[in-house]
This record gives sequence, C-alpha cells and structure tokens, in this order.
Amino acid sequence: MSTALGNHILVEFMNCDPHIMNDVAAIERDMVDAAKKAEATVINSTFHHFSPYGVSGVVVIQESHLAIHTWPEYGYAAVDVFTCGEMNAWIAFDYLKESFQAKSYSAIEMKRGSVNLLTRNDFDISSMRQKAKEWVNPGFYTRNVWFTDKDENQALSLRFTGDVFYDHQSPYQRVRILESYKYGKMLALDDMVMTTENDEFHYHEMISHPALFMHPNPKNVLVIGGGDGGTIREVLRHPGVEKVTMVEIDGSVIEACKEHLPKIAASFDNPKLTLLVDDGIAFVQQASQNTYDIILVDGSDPVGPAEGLFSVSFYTNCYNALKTDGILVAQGESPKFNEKAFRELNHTLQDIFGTDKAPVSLFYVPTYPTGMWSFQYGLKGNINGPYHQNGAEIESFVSSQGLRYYNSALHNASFALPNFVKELIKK
Ligand code: SPD
Repeated sequence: MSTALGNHILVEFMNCDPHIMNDVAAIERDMVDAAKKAEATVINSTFHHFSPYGVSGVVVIQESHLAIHTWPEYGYAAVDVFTCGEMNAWIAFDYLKESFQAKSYSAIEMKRGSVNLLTRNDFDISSMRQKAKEWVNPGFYTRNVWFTDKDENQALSLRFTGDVFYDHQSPYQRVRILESYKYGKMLALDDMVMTTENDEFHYHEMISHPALFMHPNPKNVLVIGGGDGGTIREVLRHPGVEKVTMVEIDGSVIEACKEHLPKIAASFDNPKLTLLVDDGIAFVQQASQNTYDIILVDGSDPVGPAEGLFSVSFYTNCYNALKTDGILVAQGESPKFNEKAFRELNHTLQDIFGTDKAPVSLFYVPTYPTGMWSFQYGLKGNINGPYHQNGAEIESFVSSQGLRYYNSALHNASFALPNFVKELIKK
C-alpha cells in the first residue's frame, strides 16, 4: 500500500526547440496529449501566451495536474506533473521530452502527502460521495488558451479555441490566423492582434471614410501596408475613386487573409486595384511627386517591418507624393498604450504638414490593448478638414453601403480630443 497521497515530478526540459516553447497552441496540445497518454482524465486546460515570449499553462486532470512555464529565449520549460492513484507520471514526461525536442533534462520525484505525517479526519463523507456521483463527466474538457498582446505593464487577452489556421514565419514576421471565441478569426503578426472578423470594421471604416469625405474629389489613392485587404475594401466602396495602389511588404499576410479572412480580403480582384508586394517605404521614396489624392498608411506597430513607417523621412516622402491638395492618414497607435509613439508621430506630422494640419481621430477597437486607438492625419494644401461639410451625403453613403461604425456625427466627433490627449501632443 502506498505511503503517500500523491506523486509529484518536477522536470527541467533544456535546449528545447524555441519555436515550440513559444507556441501556446502546440504546448497546450502536447500537454493535453501527454496527460491522455498517461491515461489521465482531462478536466480542463488553461494556457496563456505572453508577448513577446513565453507560455504558461495548466492541465487539470482527475488525477491532479500538469503545469508548465516556458522561456523560449533559453529553450527551457519548467514542467511539473502531479498524480495520484495509479497514473504513471513518467509516461507524460517521456511524451513531453519528445514533443519539445528537449536535448537535455533533469527531474526529481517527490512523494506528496505522506500518510505517516497526516491524520485522517473521522467524519461522514457519504453526502460528499453522493454529490460526486451526481457529477456527470460531460465527456469533453474545457480549453482555456489565451492570446495576449501586451507590453511590460498592460495586456489584452483573447481566449482562443486553440485552433491555428495559418502559421508562417515570413522574412519579416510571424503571420498567424487564430480563432478567438468572442471575435472570430484573427490575424496576428508577431504576437500582436492586427484585426479580427468581428471588430475589423471599426478600424477599416475609420481609416478610410473620413479622409474620402474630407477630400473634395479623391480619385487616386495609395495604401501602404493593409495586407488583410480591409482598407482597400472600404476605399473601393467610393465610386469616384478611379485607382487604388496598395503596397504590402509581406505577401504571406495577403495569402493568409485571402484564404482565412475572405470577408476582409474581399476586394483583391477589383480592377481598380494595383497590388504590389513590395517595400512601402522604398515605394514612397521613389514615387513621383504630386501623384496621390490620399495616402493611407495601414501599418502595424512600430516594431519589426513597420518601424520605418514611423520615421520623418517616410512621412516627408508621403508629403511629396501627395498632390498639392492631399490627405495622409496613418495608423496612429494609442494615446493610452504607447504614448511615446503616438506623440512622436503627431509631432512628425505637425513638423511636415504644419501645426494646425495634423489632426487626430480617435476610435475604439476592443481587440487592441486599452481599446482606444487613433488615426493621425496630415492635411496638405487647401484641404478643408477635418470636419465634414455635407452630413446628408455621408448618411446616404452609410446607409447604401451598410456601414457599421462610421457616420456623419462620428466623423466630427472622432476629432474631438480628451484634454489629456491634447496635452500629450502639444508642442
Ligand atoms: N496594435 C495594432 C495596430 C494596428 C495595425 N494595423 C492593423 C491592420 C488592419 N488592417
């Protein structure tokens, strides 16, 4: 007869594959499979990914638990498997060692709850037995796999199904399509949420329609970035637009979204579109002057391939590529999440376009950290912005197109800034 209630093994897996160590979906699957191999009954799993690196998670089993914390940058996983009854924790150990491709490891085994040290309570447990009988194992377990977009102090987490529809490390970034419970499928670039099926319209309507209504006659539009296709979809709703050029650096973003987010990537076949898979920064550097009515910069955050989209030289080149009267709109970051990037971008635009020619529009995206996000404008020449002149025209467009975020009242309201934001961008 066993002299302990449980058996606990504490494992160091070293020199593991770092990509696996940073892949929350793969780790959740491996941990659940390890439990099943050891003939445990899985009750539920909760796993989080931490941006930029690391996964933590627990699989609760009827026989106790399996837990993990990973440090991909060290190829290291700290794992513990706690079992009671007949379950053999070493089967789970062997399985995980293979799955994580651990080149070295160590483990210690401890007996937990030594019966020599414990005193058994003498009380009637028959009612507890009855309750346990009433609990019917539904035959499936609950998965809690979390995708977290965060900096060192704030985070936004979305629970996702654990299913990964696309996962590709391109020369520029890791491109993934995952599925969240609340917001449907989502595009993530390097662990940052870019867009989701259920709230993409907030962003895509607001990057495009205010500028298209501010400009008296927009015909030629340039989109930098925007590989998911949501921005060009909105721009192409405007019948007066004759030509849209889109320059996206990463073809795998387009490929992923065409396949898995077709409602967003709905306009790649439009004959007015010229699509270039190329570097947008180099493109505007070489662009002819006085060419575009509107330039929309639909880039990701200022890390990785989008870093150059936040530079003075890039916006100077955009200014030159705009016609005498033209509008630039840039993904402007958040005044609550990354104040520095937000302020610096606005100061750059003020320097290039003029102090009173760099308005900011605020809008709300539930799947971005803090939820509060911005587009920042540069108004060149005689653009009479940012407020609209013709609410009825906007309302008729909104209802004919079935827009779900933008409307004429919101157009003006989005340029009204809270005092702390005004303060942040004051020069
Ligand atoms: N942190 C999110 C920044 C948003 C970047 N662009 C989103 C792409 C949508 N087309």
